[in-house]
Amino acid sequence: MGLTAQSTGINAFLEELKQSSVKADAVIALAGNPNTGKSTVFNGLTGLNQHTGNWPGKTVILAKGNYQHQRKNITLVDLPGTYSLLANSADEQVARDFICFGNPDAVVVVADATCLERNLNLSLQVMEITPRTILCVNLIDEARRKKMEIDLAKLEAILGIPVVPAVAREKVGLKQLKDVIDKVAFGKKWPQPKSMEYSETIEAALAEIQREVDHLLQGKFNSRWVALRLLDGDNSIITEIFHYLQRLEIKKQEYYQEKVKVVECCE
Ligand SMILES: Nc1nc2c(ncn2[C@@H]2O[C@H](COP(=O)(O)OP(=O)(O)OP(=O)(O)O)[C@@H](O)[C@H]2O)c(=O)[nH]1
Ligand SMILES: [Mg+2]
Repeated sequence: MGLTAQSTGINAFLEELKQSSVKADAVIALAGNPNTGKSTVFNGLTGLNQHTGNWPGKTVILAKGNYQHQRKNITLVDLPGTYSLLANSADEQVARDFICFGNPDAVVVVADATCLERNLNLSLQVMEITPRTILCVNLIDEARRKKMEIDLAKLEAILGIPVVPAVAREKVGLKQLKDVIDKVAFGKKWPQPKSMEYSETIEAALAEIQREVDHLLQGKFNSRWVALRLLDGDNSIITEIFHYLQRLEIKKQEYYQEKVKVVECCE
């Protein structure tokens, strides 16, 4: 049996997030490969003490925390480290489900500056799901130690999303990261991620699938990304989307039934 949003506990987490006593003006997800400093960024921004250490796989559940910025309440969600969002493991599915169904106002991908190429794979996958992606290039101190130079402006131009350098362990770059999160989450800056172009045959197949699924997605999901997942044979995403839309439909019905009751009472 495949993993479901139910089995990864994402729905319970989303409910808890909604019921939270601190009302969030924006919800931001922190994604990234294992061991790139996500929890260090999370702790630096929230002042909390989420477990960190020098071995992969420390964050195994979702952790949430808050910070205030420009009189707004920002909720951060620290996702487990993953190399991809292809839902091959529970961690990958948790991360993917939160990015897809948690409606984050922005996703910060924390990347390791010393092995950017591998880290960019996940960044490109996140950019395919949501344009509101920010790349935080962390461990800049380690890159410098290894005499590596990163042309951040060029990276930003190539990807089409904001790129923020950081040394999270020293809290360097976190103020800039907060400012960029504010711009992206509240629509003051609209990233324009470059989309990956595939071969002619794949692009033709994608266009055909997109036409079929577009109206079913009710504008809630990026149809190109869903088409890509389907082409890849990942049917679990369709099951999850179906459940998500079903839950929305039930909520809509409950809302209207409540409204009818109020009108009847007043008549
Ligand atoms: N040199 C250096 N080390 C850092 C930096 N940021 C984090 N670290 C260290 O990198 C290690 C991993 O950090 P974590 O924050 O636990 O990484 P993570 O991405 O949350 O790891 P997972 O939850 O396993 O995916 C820790 O030892 C941190 O102290 C940085 O900017 N520079
Ligand atoms: Mg972690």
